[in-house]
Amino acid sequence: KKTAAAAAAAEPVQIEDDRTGLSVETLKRAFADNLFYIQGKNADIATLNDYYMALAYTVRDRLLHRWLGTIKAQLKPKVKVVYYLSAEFLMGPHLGNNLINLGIYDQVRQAIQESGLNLDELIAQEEEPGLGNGGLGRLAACYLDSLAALEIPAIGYGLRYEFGIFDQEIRDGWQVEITDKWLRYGNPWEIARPEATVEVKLGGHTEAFVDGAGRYRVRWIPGRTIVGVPYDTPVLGFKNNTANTLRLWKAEAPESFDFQAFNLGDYYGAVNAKMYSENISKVLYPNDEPMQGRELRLEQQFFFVSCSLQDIIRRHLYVGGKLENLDKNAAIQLNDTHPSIGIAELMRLLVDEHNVDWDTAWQITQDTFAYTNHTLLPEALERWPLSLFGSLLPRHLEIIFEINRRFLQEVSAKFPGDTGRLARLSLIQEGPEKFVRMAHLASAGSHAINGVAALHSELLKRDVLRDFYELSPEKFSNKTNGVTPRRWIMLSNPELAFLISESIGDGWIKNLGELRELERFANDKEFQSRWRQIKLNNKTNLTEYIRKRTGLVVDPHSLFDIQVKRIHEYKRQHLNVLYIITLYNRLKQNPELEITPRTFIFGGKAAPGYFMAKLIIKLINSVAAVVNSDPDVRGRLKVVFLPDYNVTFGQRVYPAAELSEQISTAGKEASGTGNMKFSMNGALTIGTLDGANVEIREEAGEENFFLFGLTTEEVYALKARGYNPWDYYNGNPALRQVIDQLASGVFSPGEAHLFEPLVDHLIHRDEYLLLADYQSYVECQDRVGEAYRDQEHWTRMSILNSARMGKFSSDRAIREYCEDIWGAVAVDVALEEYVQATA
Ligand code: Z2T
Repeated sequence: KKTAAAAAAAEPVQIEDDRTGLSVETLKRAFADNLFYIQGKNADIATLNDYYMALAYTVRDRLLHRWLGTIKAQLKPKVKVVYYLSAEFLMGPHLGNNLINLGIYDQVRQAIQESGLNLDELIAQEEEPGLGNGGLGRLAACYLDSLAALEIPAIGYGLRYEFGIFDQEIRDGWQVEITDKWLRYGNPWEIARPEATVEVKLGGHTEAFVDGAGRYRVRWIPGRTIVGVPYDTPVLGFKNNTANTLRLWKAEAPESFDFQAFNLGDYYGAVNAKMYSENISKVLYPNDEPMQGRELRLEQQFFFVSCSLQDIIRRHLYVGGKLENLDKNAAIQLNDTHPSIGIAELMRLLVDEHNVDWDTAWQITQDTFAYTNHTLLPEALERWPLSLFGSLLPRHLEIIFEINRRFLQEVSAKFPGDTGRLARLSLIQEGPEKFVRMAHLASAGSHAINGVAALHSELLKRDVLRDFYELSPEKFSNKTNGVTPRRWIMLSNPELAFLISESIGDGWIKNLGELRELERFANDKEFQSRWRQIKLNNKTNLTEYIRKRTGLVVDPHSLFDIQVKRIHEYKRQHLNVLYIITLYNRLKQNPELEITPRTFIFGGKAAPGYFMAKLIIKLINSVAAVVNSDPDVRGRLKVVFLPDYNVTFGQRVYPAAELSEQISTAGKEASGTGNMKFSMNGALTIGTLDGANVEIREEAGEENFFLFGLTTEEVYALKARGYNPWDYYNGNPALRQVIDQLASGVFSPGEAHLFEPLVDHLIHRDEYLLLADYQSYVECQDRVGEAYRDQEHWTRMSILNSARMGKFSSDRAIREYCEDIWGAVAVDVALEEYVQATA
């Protein structure tokens, strides 16, 4: 007679594993287990955050087979890996995105609901990793998403800042910065890999010697050593088996360090030195475009780049690669010049540490690196004083001199006698204080250089990198930015995603070009009304959030006119304000005036040391205070500044927008990516011919885009013949009234001079040509107001905008990088089997 146990063994029952099962029952059980065994809580005492953590671990368990499978599939001799080096990765919250990419959103929602909780509330618990300033960091995150979606082997390398971009509070209308303690409650998405720690040298001096083979060599005797500990976060592809890695380095003091001091009896000295080492990955520099030439910043850059290059070489050698073939297995992308010290560091590693001859090393380096430029603003181009650079990186300075010597020799051969050109191209800027020019190092040491929008790439060739273009035109190309439709449509705007999929199928998620099929619904009354209803729902949702955060009550039926981005003079938030005041004046002068009711919404952080940007925040809040409390304009005009704009808030804001403000001075915004997120979600754009706006308009059709302002050429021409803002002020009564009001304290009661610096700058210099573009902007905004009255037509334009944004998927951008620059192809991943460890 068989026992029950024997019967069970003969015929195994299908029981889902607690760590992989996807049925609602299993998910519920796994969630409860994690709450108990990882958080150490039960329902009696669990906080919302405990529930979030328990769910995060439940999801993490379910991605490990993909992650380990990916590592196995990609750590192979013939695989080419993309290494994306970036000082910033603005990933945004992981939980919701991982649910989408794993394709388990619905099951998890149900499991959480049946556990008596609400998934949205748990998702909202996550403290977003704000390891970036704005567009550049967010672009890196979208690119990692697309690399995984396309199954391209890739690792993102960066810094694990203990404090990311500051949290913004508004007090009395001014920005106040609060430390971002994002790791406070732990980070369930990362796994530390202390066994892969690397050492980084800093300071000290160099010594020449002759090695055993009679070769001239250089040895770097460092002043101090830091160790880098990697923390890995999985980056999932959309419904595939790929889970790439984001590897962020944390700086620590080497073990030996405290022993030395300890032996001398200097315990405090030892601890102090430890703190000094850990400073390197302590905090993200909160400046977006203008660079800040601080020593610690250079230390950060060199630290993460050196860690990453050592890691890349180790991986290459591990799979049996030869250093001469590094470029066959590795494509290293420099996200702006922040990691460009990598060019000198790879040369050092190859020549000094691996004994490769200079010419071979230089060839490998150039063939491996590629450089993306993100700005034309001269004040943002990185350059380091030679003295600072040499004291921190003495060996790298020598290497840069040698690169420069050979580089200028080549230039001379190509342009004999052209000394002006030599000076312009040199990696060293001469003068009373000498500098290392990082964009020149990046350009000389890379085989590919690109800008981030068509216009920007043209301007790069014409201005900032003109001489490099004349020297090596074949290196240059354009790679227009893109954003991921997974986070920026599916996750942010689920109702719209549902309507789209219902209408044209769900192929658009992986192939955004398919959105074109929506065009045939543009005139469909039924579809239009659903489209409008979804927008209204999203606006209502934002309205609720605005009320919670600011106490302001706004009308969801008013036109939602939104400008969210870093605060910067070139982005011209204050031009938007000039129009608001203009409208306000019209309403005051003519109380019966009928206008389209509008809600102006702003969000964005100012660099803490950027006085003018902070004053613009104060200006927006001051104008808001006057306008919002004036009964004469009630129901027609509202102004909101929403504090602490970040990825999480962006996810709420883009779906609720009807008008997207993209009003930078032509030639100043390299690309913009918010512009794409707005338009995909059905907002119309009011914008200049700047950055990617040009291409957005091209795709959407000029009749579906509100264009105003000078072109880049007109800006140059106007400045060349001598721009005088006074002429505009004197020639335009409405403008003059606005400026006079700002100058006389109408919007700063009791502080008449508050906005003087702003006004002074506008009427005397106006570097960003607000006054020149004012009239054109006002007229364009008036056309917007008119157009909004015809809701049917507006909705049609809105649908066409979304339908035609396929080009701006980061999948398209990544395909172009793979084909034109990286030579990277997809690699199949098999789920890793779970096998019990044996001794
Ligand atoms: C940044 O976000 C951008 C450029 C920078 O130049 C630095 C930072 Cl932190 C050094 C932005 C550009 O302003 C924006 O136009 C572009 O879309 C974005 O990078 C991504 O390319």
